[in-house]
Amino acid sequence: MAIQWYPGHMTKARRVLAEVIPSQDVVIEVLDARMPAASANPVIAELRGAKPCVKVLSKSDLADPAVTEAWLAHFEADPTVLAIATTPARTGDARARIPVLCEKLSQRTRGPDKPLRAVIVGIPNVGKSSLINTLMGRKVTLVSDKPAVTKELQLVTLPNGMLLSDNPGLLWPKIQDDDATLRLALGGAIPDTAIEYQSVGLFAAAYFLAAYPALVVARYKLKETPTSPGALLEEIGRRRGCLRAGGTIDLYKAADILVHEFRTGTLGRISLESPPTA
Ligand SMILES: Nc1nc2c(ncn2[C@@H]2O[C@H](COP(=O)(O)OP(=O)(O)OP(=O)(O)O)[C@@H](O)[C@H]2O)c(=O)[nH]1
Ligand SMILES: [Mg+2]
Repeated sequence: MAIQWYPGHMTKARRVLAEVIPSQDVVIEVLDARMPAASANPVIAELRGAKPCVKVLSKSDLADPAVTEAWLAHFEADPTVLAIATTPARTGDARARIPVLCEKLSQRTRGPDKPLRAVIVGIPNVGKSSLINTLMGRKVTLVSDKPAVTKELQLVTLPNGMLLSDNPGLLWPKIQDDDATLRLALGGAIPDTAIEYQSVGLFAAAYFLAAYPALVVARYKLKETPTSPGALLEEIGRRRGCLRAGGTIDLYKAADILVHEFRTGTLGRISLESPPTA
C-alpha cells in the first residue's frame, strides 16, 4: 500500500522541530483516540528523545468510550496520558488539565522566572491547532477538516504565560504497516487524493462489519448484516442513490459516504484499534 504523499513542507517541519525541541520544556504529542498506535509517529518519538512528554488522545468524543478506557488503562503506568475532545461541550477538561500537567513535568528543567515552553506535535489533521484554540479560549490558529493545513510553526502565549507553538502535521516517509496506513487514511491524516480511495472504503467496510455491525445496520437501515465489504458498499450505494449511467452502483461514491460518516461521527462512536492484550 504505497502512499505518494510527503509534501515539501513536512521535510522542512521536521528540520524546524529538530531545531526547536531542545529549547522546549515539554512536548505535547497529540494522538488520535480512535487509533493511538497508528497515529504515533516514530519520527516524533525520535525527535523528542527524553524530553518530558504529555500525550493527548484527541477526538475522544468520536472514539468508542470503552476502547478509550482500555487505552488509558494500557497507558496507566504513564500518568502523562489524557483523553480529551476539543468539541465545544468538552473543552474544559483540556484547559484545566494540560497546563497543570506541563507545569508539573517541566519543573525540573527550567528556572522559576522563565515562561514554560511547550511544542505541540502530531500527525496531520489530528487536532493540534484545535487544541491550541481550546487552550487559548479563542480562535488563534487555522483549523480545517483537511490534512496539512498548518504549514509553518506558529507561536502563541497562553493566558497563564505559557509559550506554546503549533506545528505542521508530520507523517513519516515510509509507513511500513498497511493496516496502519489505511487507518491513517480513514481517519483523515492522508488526503483522499494520495491513496487509492476505494481500498480505504473497502477497509472501512470490512472493519465496521467485523467490529461494529450493529452501527452500520442501524445507520443504513439494512434488513440484515451484509456478508462482505463489497456488499455493504453496494447497499449504501443503492440506498443513497449513488448510480452511474446505466444504473450500476458507484462504489467510489458509496465509499465516500461511509468514510465521511465515520469521520464526522455520524455512524457512531468507533475506534479503529484496541490496545495489545497482555
Ligand atoms: N469531533 C472532534 N473533532 C475534532 C477534535 N479536534 C479536532 N477536530 C477536528 O479535526 C479537524 C482537524 O483539526 P486541526 O486542529 O486543524 O488539526 P491539525 O492537527 O492542526 O491539522 P494540520 O495542521 O493539518 O496538521 C478539524 O475539522 C477539527 O474541527 C475533537 O476533539 N473532536
Ligand atoms: Mg494545524
